[in-house]
Amino acid sequence: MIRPAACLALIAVLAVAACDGSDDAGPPKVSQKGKAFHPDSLDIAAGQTVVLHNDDTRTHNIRVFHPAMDFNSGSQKPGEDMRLTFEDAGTYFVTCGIHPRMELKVEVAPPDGKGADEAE
Ligand SMILES: [Cu+2]
Repeated sequence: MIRPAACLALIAVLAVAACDGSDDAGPPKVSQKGKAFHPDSLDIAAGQTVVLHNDDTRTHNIRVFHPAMDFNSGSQKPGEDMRLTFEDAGTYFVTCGIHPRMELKVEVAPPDGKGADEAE
């Protein structure tokens, strides 16, 4: 038996989740848990910021090696957020300097969604 109040709360949560695709929903979030990125691939537009949250009990070290971005977060302690802004279109691989099997693929499309073929 579901109480009416609980049912209303559930509907509210679903309504928020349904809005996820828009830019107003805030930056895409990626969880780091079990020494893996969740999700492990992402499609975004140039200029967008991705928030990487360490849900693990261990320290991570976010790294990006790309002609357009050379990033090293240093120690990312459990519970900490790191923000990565992808200014240029292309394919990026976000890895962890401590756990080499961690990999997040980020496909960055041009900001206006046109000329995707020229991105790479
Ligand atoms: Cu790690």
